[in-house]
Amino acid sequence: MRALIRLYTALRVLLFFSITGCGSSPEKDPPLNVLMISIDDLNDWIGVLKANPNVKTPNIDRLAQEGILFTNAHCQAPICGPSRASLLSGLRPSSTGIYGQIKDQNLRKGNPSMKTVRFLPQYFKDHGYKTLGVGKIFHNHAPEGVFDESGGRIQGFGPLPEKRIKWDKKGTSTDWGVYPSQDSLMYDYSYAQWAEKQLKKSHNRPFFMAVGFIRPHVPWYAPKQWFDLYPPDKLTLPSYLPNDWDDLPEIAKQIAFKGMMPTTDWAIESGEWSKIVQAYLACVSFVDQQVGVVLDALENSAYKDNTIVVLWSDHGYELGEKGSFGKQTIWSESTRVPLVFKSPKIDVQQSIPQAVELLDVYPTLIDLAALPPNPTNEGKSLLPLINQQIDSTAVAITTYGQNNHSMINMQYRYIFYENGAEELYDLQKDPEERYNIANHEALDVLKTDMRKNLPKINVDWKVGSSHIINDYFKRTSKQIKNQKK
Ligand SMILES: [Ca+2]
Ligand SMILES: [Ca+2]
Repeated sequence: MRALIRLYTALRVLLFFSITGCGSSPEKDPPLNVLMISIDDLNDWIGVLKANPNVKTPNIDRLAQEGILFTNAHCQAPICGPSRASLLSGLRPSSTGIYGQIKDQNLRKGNPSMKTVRFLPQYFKDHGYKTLGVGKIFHNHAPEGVFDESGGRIQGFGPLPEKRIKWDKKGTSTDWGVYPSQDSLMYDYSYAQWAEKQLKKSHNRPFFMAVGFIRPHVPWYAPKQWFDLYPPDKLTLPSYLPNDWDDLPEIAKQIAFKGMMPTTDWAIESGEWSKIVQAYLACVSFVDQQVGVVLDALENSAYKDNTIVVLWSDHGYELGEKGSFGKQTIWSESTRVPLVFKSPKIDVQQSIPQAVELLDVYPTLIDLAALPPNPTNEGKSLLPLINQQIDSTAVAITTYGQNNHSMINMQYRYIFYENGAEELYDLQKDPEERYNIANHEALDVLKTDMRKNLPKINVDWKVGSSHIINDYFKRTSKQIKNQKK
């Protein structure tokens, strides 16, 4: 019986590769639509990733269980603008110099590497697709001309109460609490409604639709029903090691410094930690509900059986594990993201633990849609990983500022800073990246091997993307601006 099942699986895989273009198939199938759902600042706290025992994300979980879930996916930059610029251009931050936040209209300005590159939706457009988008896709929405039909740019991260509820430090929208009174007042609600409406329409061409949700980006406001899912005294808080930073190189501490954010010590003393976690989880469940609206709309539409779905978040988020609350660090809390693909052409449900990158989304979607590969893509299609032997040494690289690279494979996290400082963690013994073993001589060969994966070029900061809030980079970006004057 087992042998029969194996034979059957092998035949299915063969069939799958011939259909998706990995083999050679003479007949041409009608093109598939693409529904791309992006979520802002969602870390690995979704049910299927088992990183948080309390979180409730039934809709994302359902999608993951029906498709291919990458359990070790990482962003190329641990902050919105550069992460999205990389995913949507198919280029690494080290190739474009987009290390900091960047306005949509500046993406191409004065940047040779970005001048002619086709952004992901445009590539589909070039191949006959109609492009539609709503909400936060690029840092704000999208550069001019990317979407044929737009449901609107993001209007900040509101709606906002008249006064902050718990936290009012300048330079961050961080705050938490119940607001507003109902879901229909949330911006993400309207994005989901717009997408639902589009899915009910008849489209005369295949479409590429991007739906970009902004929760759980701060402020962590959501209606009461979502907070009620998570009574603070019933929550498991993340782990925290007070002297965790003692074994870090100086540059690591400077880069990770986040002056305006709450610290974990403050959150413990004030009794707010469980309330912050509650608020983040409330926002995650709220956004999961909006994802469900879109998925249900697809399920009930004419596009149910001919649409590829991909869901990703632009980077992770720390909820106190490393001393603070925020992104913009290069440890796993900030780099690991949910990544799910589902396609009518993939008849397999699978979780894949190989380290992969958001950079791979672009070539994977092209491959799934059977479009010709884009030679400018620096990532790779993930389709060959399905039902195949995985490579435990494959790395995902997250870049933060010029020439600071953090990489992960299935056993190690290795960070190599611009000044040569290092961090190394053995994830099998130390999954929380607490004990820096970079100075163990026995691991020199391993580090040398991992460094072979480093990008060969590290272009200068692009002036238009120099804004970043960490002090270390504030200094760097001021220097860059002065040099260019
Ligand atoms: Ca983000
Ligand atoms: Ca440590």
